[in-house]
Amino acid sequence: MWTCPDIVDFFLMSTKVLIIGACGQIGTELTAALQTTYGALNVIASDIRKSDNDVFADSPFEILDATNKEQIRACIEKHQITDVYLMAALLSAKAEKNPEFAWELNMNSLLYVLDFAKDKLIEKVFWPSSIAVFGKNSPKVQTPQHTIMDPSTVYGISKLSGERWCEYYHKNHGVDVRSVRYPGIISWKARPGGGTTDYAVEIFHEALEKGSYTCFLKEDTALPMMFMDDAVRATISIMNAESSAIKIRSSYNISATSFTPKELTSEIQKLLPDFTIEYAPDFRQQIADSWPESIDDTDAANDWNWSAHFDTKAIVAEMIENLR
Ligand code: AKB
Repeated sequence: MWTCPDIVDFFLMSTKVLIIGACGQIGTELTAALQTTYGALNVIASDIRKSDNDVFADSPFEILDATNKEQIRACIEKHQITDVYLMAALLSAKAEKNPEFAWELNMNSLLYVLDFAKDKLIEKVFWPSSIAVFGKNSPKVQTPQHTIMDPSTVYGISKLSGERWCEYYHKNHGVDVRSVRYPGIISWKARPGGGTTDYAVEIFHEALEKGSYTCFLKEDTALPMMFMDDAVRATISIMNAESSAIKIRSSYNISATSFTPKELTSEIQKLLPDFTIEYAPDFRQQIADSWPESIDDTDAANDWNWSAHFDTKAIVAEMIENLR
């Protein structure tokens, strides 16, 4: 006789996940979490090249170029994928150095995957947006879900356009696409690359290796931040929520904490009293200045019970303990 757990097991077993861009900062930890949920053999990790992180030894791995529609289609067909997590993207700072490629990667990969969902090749899509969708005229403090959005970076423009496409494909083609706007993500397992919020990870590595850090943002630049465990939990919860609960099909604001480099430094100094910091702002300062300081995530809390677990103090403790 079928019982509830049997049905849940069947649902989990019948889910086959493809992570595109699995070797990045978020993809690496998302791969591990999805392996726990669905079983390693039901998680297909893919990226333009394979990283040597142990997590990729357990699951099938495909070399996949996210700008190549036919390669993605072949991989989906080969593994009978149901859910795609599209994590490949050029982040804010790197995208400013290579705008054409950033647009091609960030936009085309999304449109390909949305098309596959429209054609019923896959059932569900996760695509990350970012606080970079906001701009100089968006309210800076507790930035609301729905407000002025005037991004000034190529990355932000691609994320805002992507959000519009997600909503369009949901409304017009019934595509089950789900998305959150990630703030800066802080983690110790895999390094970030090419973002404006990367300082908040670099600072821990340098604090432990050298005892000092030169920050590329000014000391009073407040930005929204989140620990990786919260980011991965948000990603998996929105994907596992009932479809009817997901009322926003562009992308949800999510929030955990917010701090300046100066505030982060004083929190680090509580555990590493000799740590020192200097400031040498570069082109990333202008990007950070256009972003919110903090985010209102009431809609995510109401619709799918989102709440963060890690505040700044807890993040600092986790980072130092694990990197040590
Ligand atoms: C970046 O800094 O570009 C990213 C982001 C906030 O989306 N971490």
